[in-house]
Amino acid sequence: MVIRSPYPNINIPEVDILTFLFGAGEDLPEDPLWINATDASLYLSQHTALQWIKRLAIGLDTLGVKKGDVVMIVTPNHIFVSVAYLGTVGSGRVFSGANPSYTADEMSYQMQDLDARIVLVHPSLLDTARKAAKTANISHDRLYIFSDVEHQPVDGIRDWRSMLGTPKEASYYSWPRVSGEAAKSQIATVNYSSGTTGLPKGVKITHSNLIANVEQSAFAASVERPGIRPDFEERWIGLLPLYHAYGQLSSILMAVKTETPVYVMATFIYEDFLRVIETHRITELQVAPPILVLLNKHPATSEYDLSSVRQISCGAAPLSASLQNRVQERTGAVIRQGWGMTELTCAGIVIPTGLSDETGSVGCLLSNSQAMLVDENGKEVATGERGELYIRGPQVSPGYWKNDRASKETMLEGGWLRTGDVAIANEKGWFWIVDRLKELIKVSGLQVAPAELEALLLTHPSIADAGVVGISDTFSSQEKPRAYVLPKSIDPARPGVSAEEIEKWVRGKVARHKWLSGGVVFSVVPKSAAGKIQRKVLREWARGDAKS
Ligand code: 4UV
Repeated sequence: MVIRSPYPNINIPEVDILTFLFGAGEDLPEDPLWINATDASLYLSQHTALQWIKRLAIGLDTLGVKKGDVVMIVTPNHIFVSVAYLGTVGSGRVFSGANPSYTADEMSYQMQDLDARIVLVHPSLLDTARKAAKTANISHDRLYIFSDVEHQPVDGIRDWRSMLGTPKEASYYSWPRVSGEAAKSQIATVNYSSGTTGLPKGVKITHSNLIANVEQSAFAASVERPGIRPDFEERWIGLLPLYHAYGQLSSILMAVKTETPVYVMATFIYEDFLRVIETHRITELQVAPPILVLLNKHPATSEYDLSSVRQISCGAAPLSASLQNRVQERTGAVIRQGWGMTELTCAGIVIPTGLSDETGSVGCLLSNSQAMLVDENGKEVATGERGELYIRGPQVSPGYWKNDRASKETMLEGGWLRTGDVAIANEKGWFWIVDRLKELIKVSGLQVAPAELEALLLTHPSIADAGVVGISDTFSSQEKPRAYVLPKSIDPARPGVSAEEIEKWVRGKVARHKWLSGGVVFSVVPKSAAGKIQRKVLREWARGDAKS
């Protein structure tokens, strides 16, 4: 049975993202919109942001950056990331963000995959980005320093402000208008996801995908309060990384659409986060479950006044009903779960504002979308039974970047997206996510692809074989990557390398969230007759270990 969204279908404008957000670009509000959370005198309004967006678009034109070329950012959050995002996408180029904690090798993989035409780099990450660019064969003149204050050139690399158009030129600039089928096919962003299997892959997202997901999310947020703007003044915190879908949807696109000021935080330090909430009377948080763990357990939580927070939207990883209830009691805020996926632009299933009676549920399908739950043989299951979740809707990505094979396996005939998650739905159309079939591990809401760690481990001189799986840590409500490793030495008492050495070696090669915090276990790696890792077996081992 196809499950439909409980909401009516809504109109999704077929235009480009700047026209959608700013209309003709005239008479825009001058109130602070993106505000530096530690220095509120640094901010952009819709009016000033659009001027910067146009100046960047002119700069990219002058540099000869073509339509469809990629502009990549390598930076922690700051208020100008929204300018880079909208200036790139709005002028017909493609935006992609790298995780600022990436090592040079990880960064270089993305630069090379995208053939990044321009890379905007925070001054604190210049060394890593230069190394990455060298490996990726990207010349230094494609790199620019990028932060919220102007910088002097470093070894010939100039501040991004040096290539922008002037404010006067911006006043005459008109961005390329796109409509109809062109809006549906023009690629806007490429964020990375490992999908259901294999290495991280770029996910192509069109202008129409973005607009659909904003309209769908805005509608779900206004079900109990008609009209997009709520009847009180909202203030958000820009904590989610802006290099990825969840942060981009919430802190950039929804912020403009709902005219909500966002206090942008560069780095996450828990007490700073609490202080920003108290100082700026933040009304809503968009977070991943580890933040709820801190809100629940950290002693500093009670030292700050968090009474302004009315709602906490939480997604990106499983959230237990008990943690949800405890944080709800402790803060008095309503927790509104959501389920999303990079391949779905961002949001797929959310709890409508004002309705949170189905504890543990991730909510209902957004407008204009449908779902199907299927068993191992591809047959649909009945209400109340577990099945793999398939979703169809206007926010489904048209495919992976330069990877038709993966696209065919995930974006199926009829517009269905295979999510790799196992869900249960009730007769009212509420969903519970109960398991994950795909290889993905989620750490702090971020993706870790087992295949990536396995490929890395196989380059270690003492390792013959490796299988990686996530173990659940009940204390932290987190998943942790664990490696089952077969050493090359045939003597089991002398593997030639210790578990600690392997963990340390991995720490030097990948970003922190991919570290083997679930440990290294020496073992044969279970394989099928065809030589494929038997992930089901690894998952059973991990479950057993997690209990012990
Ligand atoms: O591709 P990705 O990294 O994407 C995300 C997107 C998250 C959200 C969540 C709520 C929103 O409202 C929203 O706009 C965006 O995380 O990872 C996708 C996978 O993460 C797991 C699941 O395995 C997805 O396929 N995941 C995401 N949200 C949940 C979840 C959840 N609420 N409960 C359980 N697993």
